[in-house]
Parts: sequence; C-alpha cells; structure tokens
Amino acid sequence: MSETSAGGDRPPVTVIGLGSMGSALAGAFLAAGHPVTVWNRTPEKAGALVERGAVRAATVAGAVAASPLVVVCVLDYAAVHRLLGPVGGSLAGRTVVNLTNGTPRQARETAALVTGHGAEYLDGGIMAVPPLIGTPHALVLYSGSPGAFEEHRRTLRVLGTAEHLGADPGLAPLHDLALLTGMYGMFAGVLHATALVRSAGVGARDLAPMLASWLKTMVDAELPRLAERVDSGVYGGDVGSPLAMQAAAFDNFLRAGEEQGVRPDLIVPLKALMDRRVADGHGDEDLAGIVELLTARPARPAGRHAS
Ligand code: FVH
Repeated sequence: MSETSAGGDRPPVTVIGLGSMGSALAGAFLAAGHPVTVWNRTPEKAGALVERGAVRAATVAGAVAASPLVVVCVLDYAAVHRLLGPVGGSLAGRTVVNLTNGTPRQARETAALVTGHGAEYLDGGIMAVPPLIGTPHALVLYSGSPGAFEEHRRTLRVLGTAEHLGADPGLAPLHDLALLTGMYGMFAGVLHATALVRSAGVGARDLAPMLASWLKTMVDAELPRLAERVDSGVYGGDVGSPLAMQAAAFDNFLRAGEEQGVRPDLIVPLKALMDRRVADGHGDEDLAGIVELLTARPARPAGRHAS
C-alpha cells in the first residue's frame, strides 16, 4: 500500500523543489497520508518519492494545478521567480507557501507577485535540518496571509511546530535570519575557542562538553537580562560585568591568540565595537548597549512583547 492511501481526509499538497529539504518536506506529507504531487528541475530526484506514492508533475504549471496548497523550497528567490513567474495564470485560488531562504524584502516582493495573480501567500523560515522535518523539533516560522495559515494549519503542522508571526510576509525571513545569525555568532566563538585550545594540543572533543555547559549557562542567565536592557534602553545601574572591564579582558583574548598563533578574525569586530562604546562614555554599562551602535532605536519597538 502506498503511504498516500493511508489517510483519506488529508488534502493534496504540491512540493516544488526536491533538494535535501524539499525531499524531506514531501516525504513528511506522504508519511502523514497527504496525496503529494512533486516537481523538480532535475526530474530524477523525484524517483524515491514516486516509489512512496508521490505523483511527478511534468511541468510547474501541472504541479501548481494539482493541489490547493503549493509548497516551494528551492535554492533562492531568483529560482522561485523563475519558476512561478511564467505560471502566474495557474496560481489563482491556491495558497503558495515559500520555504526558500531569503530576505524580508524578497518575501514581500514574492508575496506581491503571488497575490497579484489571485493566490494567497505565506513565507516561511525552516529552523531545522532535513532529518528533523516531520518531528516537533522542527520549528517552521510563517508570515503572510493569516487566513491562509489558519486554513492550512493542520497540513503545515505535519512538517513540525508551526508558528505564524504576523501578516507582513517579511516577518518569517526576518526571524529566520535573526535566529541563524545568533547561531553563526555562537559558532564563530566556538571555532575561535576550539582553535585556541587546539594550539596547545587540547582536542576539540575535550573542550566541547565544558564549552557546551558554559554556553548554556550564559544563554539561560544572560539572554533574558540582555533583552530586558535592549527593550528598555537602560544599560547602566546594577551592572555586574561593566563593559570597560570586559573590553580590558578581551585584550587578553587577542594577545593569547597572537601568542598561540590563532587568527583573531572572528573576534576582532566585537572588540572594535566594545572599544568604541567605552570611548563614547559607556564603560560602566552593560555589554547589551552595543546594540545601539548597530541600529538606530525604533520609535516604538515592534514585536509581541512590545508595550
Ligand atoms: N538543508 C538545510 O539544512 C537547510 C535548512 C533550512 C532551510 N534551508 C533552505 O531551504 C532551501 C532549499 O535547501 P536544500 O537543502 O533543499 O538545497 P539543495 O539540496 O541544494 O536543493 C536546491 C533545490 O533548488 C533547486 N534549484 C536550484 N536552482 C534552481 C533553478 N534555477 N530553477 C529551479 N530549481 C532550482 C534544485 O533543483 P535541482 O538542482 O535538483 O534541479 C533543488 O531542488 C534553501 O533556500 C536553503 O537555504 C535548507
């Protein structure tokens, strides 16, 4: 029995793009019992999914026509536009969910293209790797048409935990990129730390448990406090670790790197911002104030916790 025949009440879904992620998305829909139509530029990649019960569409237009819900997950937005642009006429009445990684502006432009053809649009950011798709550990952020999200919520939940962030289609990619930036910032520190101990012959595996525990402690303890300070704009008063002290200690990170032959490329930019903030007279304040050097304070902070 094919997987698609298992759940009769499940609505059809089309998945366009069968790279690592698109294949995982289509596989999760199949496993949940949805009739699935797939299309990929390189058609051979559909083989395994077809064996599991998916239908391979011959054209993008055919794939769009096959289902009320069309999920697109390709390399970039240029590819999305190349695929959807020519088939605009067949989009009317469908909901397009674009899970391709991109920027808020690209999401808004794509929303305009899709809704201009009479379709609903949801943008999305996948906070997971392909093997996690179909489990609650996969968080997928959505933004765009609230009505379309409600209508397809049950189907989208097949992919993982589904969170709708608002009607502005740019919100999902904004949060996606913010979370990924946080991750890459963390890994930049992890890579520097690993290089530092390696320069003394200490294995990365020896450092890893200690580092993981330290990072977890710091995130749990400091992130809520940092967020409070940024939203209030109050960086002084009751500061346990003032910026001037941290900047002085940071000199040792650079000096130790020099002594041990470790390139400082990943940590120099933060030190430069610390020094500038101290020079501006904020040495007795919290590290969180560095955010003021990165962006102008909005008149009113946006977001779910804004007052
Ligand atoms: N894989 C991951 O861990 C991450 C998790 C978070 C989300 N990202 C984003 O998901 C998008 C797709 O990523 P992917 O992992 O599936 O990527 P690939 O395996 O490289 O597959 C790319 C697919 O895009 C198709 N494609 C590329 N260019 C074009 C084009 N000009 N026209 C039509 N299709 C195109 C490609 O087709 P083919 O090479 O098989 O013919 C694949 O289907 C991405 O935005 C990640 O950032 C994944």
